[in-house]
Amino acid sequence: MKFSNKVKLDENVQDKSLKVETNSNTKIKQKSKVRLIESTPGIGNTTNFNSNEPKKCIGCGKQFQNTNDKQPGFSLNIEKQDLCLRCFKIKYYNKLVEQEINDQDFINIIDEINSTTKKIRYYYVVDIFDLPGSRLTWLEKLISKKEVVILVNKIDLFPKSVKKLKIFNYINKFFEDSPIRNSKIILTSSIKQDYVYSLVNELKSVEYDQYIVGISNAGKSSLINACLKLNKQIPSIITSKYVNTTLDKIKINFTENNFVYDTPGLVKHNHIAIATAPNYWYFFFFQKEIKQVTYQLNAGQSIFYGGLAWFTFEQGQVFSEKNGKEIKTNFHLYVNKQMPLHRTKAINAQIYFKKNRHLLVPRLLNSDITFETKVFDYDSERKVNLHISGLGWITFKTYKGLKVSVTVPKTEYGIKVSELDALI
Ligand SMILES: Nc1nc2c(ncn2[C@@H]2O[C@H](COP(=O)(O)OP(=O)(O)OP(=O)(O)O)[C@@H](O)[C@H]2O)c(=O)[nH]1
Ligand SMILES: [Mg+2]
Repeated sequence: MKFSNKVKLDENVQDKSLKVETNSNTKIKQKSKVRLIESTPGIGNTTNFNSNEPKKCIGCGKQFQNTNDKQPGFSLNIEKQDLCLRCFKIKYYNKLVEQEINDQDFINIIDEINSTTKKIRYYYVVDIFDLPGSRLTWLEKLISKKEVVILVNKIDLFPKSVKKLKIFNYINKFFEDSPIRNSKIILTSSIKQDYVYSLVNELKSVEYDQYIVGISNAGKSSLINACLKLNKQIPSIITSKYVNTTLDKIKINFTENNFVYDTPGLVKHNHIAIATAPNYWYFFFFQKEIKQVTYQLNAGQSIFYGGLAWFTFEQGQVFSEKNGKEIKTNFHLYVNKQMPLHRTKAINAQIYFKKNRHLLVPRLLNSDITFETKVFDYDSERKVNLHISGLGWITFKTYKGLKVSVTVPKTEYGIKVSELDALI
């Protein structure tokens, strides 16, 4: 287990491309907007290094095709382009081109990787802002037969005041029922260099194949790009707040001897983003530290998350003999700073939603959608977190007779609402 993040690049695992840069003073520059060529052949994004194979998009890994612009990998000029139309539009216009993508294709890719009898290592990436929602139990089971390292990503979002040791202990407990429970854990962030060093060292110290796996939007490609950048290579993989950005394996060589593969992630079917339009997804995939907002509530009050979902303190208020009145209960919401929160009476919640559904931000794709309520009853004293996939979590102390609920839009797969012990 690693407790220190400030790891310096190890001399022994210094990379060739680094040396090239210091010796010749050549700067790696993107010559045009679509050509991304490493200065050292065989290092960096080597997806197309074997020229006998059909050319692939270096942004998403999909094989190029020039016949159907509704399918990924489309380009009219395969010879000259490194990016397919979809990746080009995401990169330069931050625009999503809706294309047909199939869950089964992703599962097949992982199955094929896993079928090898060779020694390989997986890096299983989970998102600290959506811990329960970013786990794929079938994937944990599948990869558990090989070497696994757990990357707890987007640590930059977490309040700095929380001690790292506490987070490690928490993650260990979180995975205690999983077949990958004994894996090494590394805290990572693609936007904080301190948290990239340890991963670069880890990746460069291994000479067999390594695969970065995990649910879509956990930040797999962003992490590899951050490692490439730290290693003075071109961060050439396309990343985005949209789901299913990476579509096939992308082969990266940090040194000539080690092969690291980015892989596509299965879409987050239980995430609240699924019920909203992509132009609101910056509310769920963001870069600023999460905010703690404390509400002292009376029973019968609700808190709205924009126009998406609401939390209700249903009943169980404690009566104080001393003060002769009922005591309010504290609920601490951990959210994206930008998420508008609104307090209302629980009996008015549905009316409030119906009246404002076209005005609230972020709002649901289908404003006539129905809702489902998940109720949590308590009969003892604990400190818990209620996680709503995509919205963060609510921390509170429970007591006998306390009843709370979370109301979320009813989607095909359901929005994940789950309870964990509190971390903070
Ligand atoms: N705050 C924060 N955001 C991150 C981090 N890493 C990735 N993100 C954001 O998370 C979203 C998804 O990132 P990607 O790297 O495309 O995720 P992925 O796991 O490769 O997703 P797929 O290719 O769809 O499987 C983007 O909006 C990134 O900006 C991180 O370390 N911190
Ligand atoms: Mg990706």
